[in-house]
Amino acid sequence: TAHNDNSRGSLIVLEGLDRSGKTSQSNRLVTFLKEKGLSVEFWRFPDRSTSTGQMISAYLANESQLDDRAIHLLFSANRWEKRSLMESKVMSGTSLIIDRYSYSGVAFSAAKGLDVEWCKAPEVGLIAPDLVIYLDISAEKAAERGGYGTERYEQLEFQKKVAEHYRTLYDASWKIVDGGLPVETLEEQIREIALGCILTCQKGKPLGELWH
Ligand code: NYM
Repeated sequence: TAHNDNSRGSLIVLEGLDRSGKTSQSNRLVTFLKEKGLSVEFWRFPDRSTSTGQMISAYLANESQLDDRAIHLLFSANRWEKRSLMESKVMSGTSLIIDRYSYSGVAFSAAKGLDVEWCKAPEVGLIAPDLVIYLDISAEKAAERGGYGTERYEQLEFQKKVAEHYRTLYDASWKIVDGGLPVETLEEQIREIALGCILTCQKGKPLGELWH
């Protein structure tokens, strides 16, 4: 993968239900790309380190109650506060591998019954990922993986609704992979897809914005 000095990095998002394997696959991908000598960072949303992130974390742990729309907007603000850093990293040649993004924002809030267009509105203008890798797994199968934790949303019936909403968000930037595959097989597929994306971005594909 040739890399000239002023080529940009890629914004690659992994999405999927809770326990779909996103986090471990993101980490494996980052390790692989670093070993190839590429400049790459692992990011995740929610970013629990910021002050909005701490409010989100308390909400998810059931330590606080928030109106459905208020928490939705906090998740969105948690992405907005990273937007300029994200843009400067990518434009200076670093690829970001991101565990969850606006698609989680819409799918989880819409699964509570909020209007999808209302959910998308605060995301408009954020940087569009160059690639979304969706780890497709049924809610039942995800639930079998050692069970869910104790955070809000980690329940079978709710996850089924989330899966339905994710489905409506598919667009040209999405690649759907089978989250039920053995870890190494899936890792191999994800590497190939990600490298293809990084190459396309190096060649000058412009960065886009949500939600077009
Ligand atoms: N989540 C995540 C949302 O509801 N909206 C969002 O915008 C994002 C980024 O937070 N169940 C939900 C999905 C997860 C939970 O994420 C915490 P994680 O990846 O388990 O830390």
